[in-house]
Amino acid sequence: MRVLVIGGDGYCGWATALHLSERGYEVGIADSLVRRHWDMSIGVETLTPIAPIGRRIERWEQLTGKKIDLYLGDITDYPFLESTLQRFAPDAIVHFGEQRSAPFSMIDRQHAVLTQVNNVVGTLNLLYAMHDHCPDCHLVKLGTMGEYGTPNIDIEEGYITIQHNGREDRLPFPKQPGSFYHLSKVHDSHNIHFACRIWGLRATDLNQGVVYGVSTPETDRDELFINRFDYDGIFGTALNRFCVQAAIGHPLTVYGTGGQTRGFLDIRDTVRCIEITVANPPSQGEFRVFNQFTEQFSVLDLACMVKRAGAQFGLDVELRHMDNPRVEKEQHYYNAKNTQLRSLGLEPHCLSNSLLDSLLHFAVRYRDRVDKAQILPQVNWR
Ligand code: NAD
Ligand code: USQ
Repeated sequence: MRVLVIGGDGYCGWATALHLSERGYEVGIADSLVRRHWDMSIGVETLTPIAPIGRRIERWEQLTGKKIDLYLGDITDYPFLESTLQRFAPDAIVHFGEQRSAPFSMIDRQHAVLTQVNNVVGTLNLLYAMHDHCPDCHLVKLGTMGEYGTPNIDIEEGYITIQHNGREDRLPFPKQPGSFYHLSKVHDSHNIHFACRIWGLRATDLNQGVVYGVSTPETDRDELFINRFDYDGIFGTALNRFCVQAAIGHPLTVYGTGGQTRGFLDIRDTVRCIEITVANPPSQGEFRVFNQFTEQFSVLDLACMVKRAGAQFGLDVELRHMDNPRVEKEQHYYNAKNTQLRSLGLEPHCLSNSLLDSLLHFAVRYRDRVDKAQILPQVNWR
């Protein structure tokens, strides 16, 4: 089976490409390398030094004998995308190739427009290219749990059955996203759903929670395969940031009360979820939605876990509640369903102390590379 991984030079995409290649899938990577460019443009760098994509793939082939095809280009460039689909002829496309930071999308008008054009146009191009060149192909699209926001009712997987004035229908679950980035994912979801309805494409929207962890068995095989570990105020997610802050003796930056609750998953579960989804395609014309996370935590839960795990490293970790630079609920109900991937065979890893130990190991090992100017948040939603 041939799987094209769009965004295969990024955090989730790189680990997924190796995971699928190891399991015998024919893998192609399409990436514009724009994420490396965005890092440079805002002056940030991953904590872990990542190798150029060409060297990563060459070494993978040397070590395993498995080839990964590389297509360098931007999917908002339609001729590039068309020729990539024609040349690679995928059975499934896993689409990670978007701007994924909420703070980046909230810097100013330009970054909001960049995010929505990159994400919405890229996905819309992909839908047209699939319609024209590979209508049977399965689109596996990375959405986000943040599309739903934090409603005061249970969050279902994509759809909710509503009774209204004596009638009943199964409708898309209401969306209340919290940034222009999260909004771009909502726009994508609508466009994909529509393309499935009118053209009979088949797609799975994976509403993924926050991913943590650096290692998968494949990325651990060689120093050249090491994955990203973003910790800065724009691309760094809260847990990564807390681990790095603990390693350099900076108080943990809890925004507001820290009651903000989200879904989380280990990068080893991300790659497995993609494998499971690819192996179980929807029928033609179906738009399927899975919630892809394994556990729920509040920001304060995470900070307390990092504090406890840090103590075992001899780190004296302090928490600091800061004015929240985002506009979001800090105390709210949160109960999201996540049964579909489990029913297809996902066996989740937990964010136990041992995993935190591994994250803290990376943070401590590379702490000399930390740019302290990147610790405090610089983007304000207001
Ligand atoms: P990342 O920034 O590490 O990787 C994204 C990759 O896509 C980069 O290599 C980038 O160069 C490429 N890309 C972006 N726009 C492109 C374009 N127009 N054409 C070609 N390539 C393009 O991001 P990630 O953390 O791996 O996230 C991957 C996907 O998963 C994103 O869609 C993100 O929204 C989603 N997601 C991520 C998380 C998370 O915690 N990391 C959680 C939920 C959902
Ligand atoms: N937060 C802090 N302190 C920090 C950083 C963040 O308290 O130093 C808080 C934020 O205010 C927020 C929560 O932690 O309430 C999560 O923020 P985050 O930066 O860890 O994650 P988020 O912005 O939600 O985005 C990340 C990925 C994005 C993905 C999303 C999944 O960057 O690509 O879509 O997680 S979800 O949250 O389910 O939407």
